[in-house]
Amino acid sequence: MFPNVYSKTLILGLLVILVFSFACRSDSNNETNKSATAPTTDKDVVEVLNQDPGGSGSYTFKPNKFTFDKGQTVTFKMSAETEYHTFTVDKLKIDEDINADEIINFKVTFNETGTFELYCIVHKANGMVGEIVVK
Ligand SMILES: [Cu+2]
Repeated sequence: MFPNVYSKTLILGLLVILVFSFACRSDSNNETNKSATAPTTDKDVVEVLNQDPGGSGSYTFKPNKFTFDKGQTVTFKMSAETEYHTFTVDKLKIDEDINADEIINFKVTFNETGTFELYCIVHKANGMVGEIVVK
């Protein structure tokens, strides 16, 4: 009776040790497989003002020329003065719009190099155009 109980305890003990050692091994594997993510830097956040005559001047994006690196992910922090505007880049499939006095954030990853035309659908004829260069 007693030896039987002891051997059961021994087997149970061995099983526990086995399970723990497997658990520990997979833990250390997870540690080494962690992917490194690049820290967010200031250059990844870009502020854009949609300027209009009812606000501080003529129709324009401020700034209206942007240069980014291929593969870069950028958060645009966009605001509008007194009218509805759009931030449209056909070739990059960007088409954001914004109402007067609004502030919106949107993210874009630039995977293609080139020079891309930016415009506001409503005020393109008024010269509300710009350029995005991806190197
Ligand atoms: Cu506009």
